[in-house]
Amino acid sequence: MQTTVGIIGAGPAGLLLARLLRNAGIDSVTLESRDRAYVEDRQRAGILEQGTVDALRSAGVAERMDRAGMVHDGIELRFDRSTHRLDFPALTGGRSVMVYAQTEVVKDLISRQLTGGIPLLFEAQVRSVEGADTDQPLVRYLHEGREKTLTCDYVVGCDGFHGVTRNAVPESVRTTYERSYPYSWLGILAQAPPVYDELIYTHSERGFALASMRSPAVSRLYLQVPNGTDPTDWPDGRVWDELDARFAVDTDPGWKLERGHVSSKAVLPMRSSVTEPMRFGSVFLAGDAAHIVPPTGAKGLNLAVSDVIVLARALIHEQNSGSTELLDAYSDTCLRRVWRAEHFSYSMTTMLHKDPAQSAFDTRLQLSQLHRVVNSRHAAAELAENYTGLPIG
Ligand code: FAS
Ligand code: PHB
Repeated sequence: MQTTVGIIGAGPAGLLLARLLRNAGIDSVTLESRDRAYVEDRQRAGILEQGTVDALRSAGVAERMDRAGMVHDGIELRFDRSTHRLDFPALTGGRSVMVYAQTEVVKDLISRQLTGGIPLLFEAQVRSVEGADTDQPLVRYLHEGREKTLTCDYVVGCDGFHGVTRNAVPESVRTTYERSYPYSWLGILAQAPPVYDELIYTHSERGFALASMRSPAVSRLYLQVPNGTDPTDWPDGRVWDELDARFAVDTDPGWKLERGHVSSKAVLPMRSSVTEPMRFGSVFLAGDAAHIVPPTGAKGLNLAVSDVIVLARALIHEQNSGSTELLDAYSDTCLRRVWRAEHFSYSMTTMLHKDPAQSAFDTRLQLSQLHRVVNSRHAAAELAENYTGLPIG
């Protein structure tokens, strides 16, 4: 098979890139190792930045999001058994975020891709990407029990943290910067109406917790747990009790979460990682294939989107003008935003989580930082601008 752009991975990055290219008349083929049901049902992100919302709307895939998504104008921070709201539009000159699950974004993009006739192969496991330093890179993949090849002008690795495309960047030119964290998240999805209007991030002496949502009837909740935690050690009752304990505030001692059937429970490790450069020859990396952030700042999905917006713009420019100037600048353009998101995610994570090894002094530093955020318009605006998303490209 031959195409202009070979896209590896049908997560948000790969699917949105295919859509943006098709809208500009550029052909692509997307190869996804898993089946459609697996990709669509994978529980992941929940918050869309303004830039992501705008991109989905201009790509023509936002109809369901605009019907079912929930616009949020702020978040709550809880610490020292007190609660404080950050007003995003007031702090950012009008920006907000949209609560609309990544599973739904992926479903919308897949549905549009399949009806729009853009080649998307499921259960197509890419084995290798060869010839990155040529103008005809070759993708080898396994599909329907046979090894097949895809010849491209460009290959874009949107195959996530465990993908193979990163290996097409020779180790001699590839640098990976990493940080791991001494804790993980236990995430649950519950058929229980959220008793809060906006997301609540809490710092407590028992550890971090986050109350998010998927709809007026479905709650998405996270608890900080030790690395290596086995979800079976956390029966539903223990999860609910611990969440209530961590969200407790003195101003509303009766505040409790609404409980309901827990339909999914999983442990998510926390990691920061950046691979540089995000381009080698005719091979590009986008999304989690290039970088990972701890989910505290709700940046992962949104970074993937901003990468492919920059890349689509560069590919379209090259196809229309013959100039590779934007393609040549892709990696540097993306990495500026990636490192800003890495720092913000790291800051939110270390400000709110309880490191098992931290001292009482460290805890006082965290509380001082939290008091600063809720009492200084400048500090609050810095958090709000990063959370709602900085300009792309
Ligand atoms: P993805 O990982 O979504 O997609 C990569 C795709 O490539 C997958 O479908 C995979 O099957 C496919 N693939 C891999 N190897 C392949 C191969 N060899 N051949 C073909 N296909 C291959 N972010 C947030 O903002 N908030 C959150 O709460 C949050 N929770 C998360 C929970 C989990 C368990 C994980 C892993 C991530 C979470 N993230 C969260 C981050 C997540 O949303 C990512 O940032 C987002 O999925 C990135 O999208 P992609 O870059 O498209 O990568
Ligand atoms: C989610 O709803 O899954 C979510 C929201 C905000 C975060 C992380 C996850 O920071």
